[in-house]
Amino acid sequence: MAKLLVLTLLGLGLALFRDHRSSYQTRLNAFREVDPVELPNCNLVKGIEAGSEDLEILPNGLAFISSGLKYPGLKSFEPDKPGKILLMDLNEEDPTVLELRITGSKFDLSSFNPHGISTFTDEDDTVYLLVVNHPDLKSTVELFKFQEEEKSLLHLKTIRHKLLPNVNDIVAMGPEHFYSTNDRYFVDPYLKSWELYLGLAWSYVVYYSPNDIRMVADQFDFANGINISPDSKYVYVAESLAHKIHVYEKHANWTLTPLKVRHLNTLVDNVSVDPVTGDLWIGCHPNGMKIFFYDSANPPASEVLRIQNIVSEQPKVTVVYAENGTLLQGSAAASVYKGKLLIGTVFHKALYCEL
Ligand SMILES: *[C@@H]1O[C@H](CO)[C@@H](O)[C@H](O)[C@H]1NC(C)=O
Ligand SMILES: *[C@@H]1O[C@H](CO)[C@@H](O)[C@H](O)[C@H]1NC(C)=O
Ligand SMILES: CC(=O)N[C@H]1CO[C@H](CO)[C@@H](O)[C@@H]1O
Repeated sequence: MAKLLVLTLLGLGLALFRDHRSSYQTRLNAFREVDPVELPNCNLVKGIEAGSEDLEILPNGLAFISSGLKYPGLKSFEPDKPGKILLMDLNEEDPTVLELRITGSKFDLSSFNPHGISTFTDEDDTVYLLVVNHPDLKSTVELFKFQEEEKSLLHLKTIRHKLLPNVNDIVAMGPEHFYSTNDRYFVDPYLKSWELYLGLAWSYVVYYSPNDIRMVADQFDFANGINISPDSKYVYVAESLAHKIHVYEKHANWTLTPLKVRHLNTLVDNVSVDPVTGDLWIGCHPNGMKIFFYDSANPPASEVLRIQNIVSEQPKVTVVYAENGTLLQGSAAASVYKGKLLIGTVFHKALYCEL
């Protein structure tokens, strides 16, 4: 009898393990390979070798790029160097990048570990850059003022809050006013991220302003990129391990109500919104296994999707670019400016293409 019980428990355990393993492989889209989709004229951006995790292009063609992310479980080609913010002027014929100097007495440059970024331009044309930072793997949001003449960022403030424990991305609505995603609940130094393995879907979206901070959407399996429509009516959230883009209706009181969900066969990362057409441009990881378990002999691919008319009955999804990782590994963000596409990666290079 006891033997039977042991065997039953063993069988049950194996079945659960098998179920869990298959769901883990499904969540990571472990067997997906890409069919190449090329663009006519692509060049790697000189000066970016260790990541271009997030990027944002201002209406005047200046692009901010965060580089050098150190994140538990992810590859870094420069593990001992602090991260940086790069500036690229897309109006130039053959644009190069320049590292922005960071000023401000209270800011610790040696532990700078930038992740998602977002800009806000006020009525005096002052540009603020909000940067998700992970000094010593903690989470803060850093507020900078962009000084174009000096090519520098003046550090104004560090924002910390218990509802912002593991921030990934951010979309600014003002200098101290934003929505952000928390990609997981806590990090274990040994298991790295429990949610990644167990699929607990504990990740969530927070609304932040100095006097009002609240969770506005939850139960995501790794909430990643977040952005807003040009008319500010809809908020988009990329749920990486569920392969979904969520569309929320945003209300005057900042609450979000779910409107629709679009399922895609890829791990969606950052969402960029074309300010004119409202199209979504999404940097994706076709196969999550290759991004979370890096092997230089079998590198992670890159894939960029465009979604047109996402709120309509018939959104159009196009694979604009796909490459097997020989040229560009692990695309995380993509954004358009005047017929060109800038593609950023989690820890690799950046690519600039004609559309
Ligand atoms: C926010 O606004 C929405 C839409 O008007 C409403 O349904 C909801 O009850 C409001 N929530 C709060 C917390 O005020
Ligand atoms: C990746 O794509 C390149 C160019 O299309 C091709 O030469 C190479 O063999 C491919 N590599 C793999 C591993 O499929
Ligand atoms: C390339 C790109 O568009 N990145 C976006 C990532 O998400 C942040 C926050 O929503 C945007 O501000 C960036 O533009």
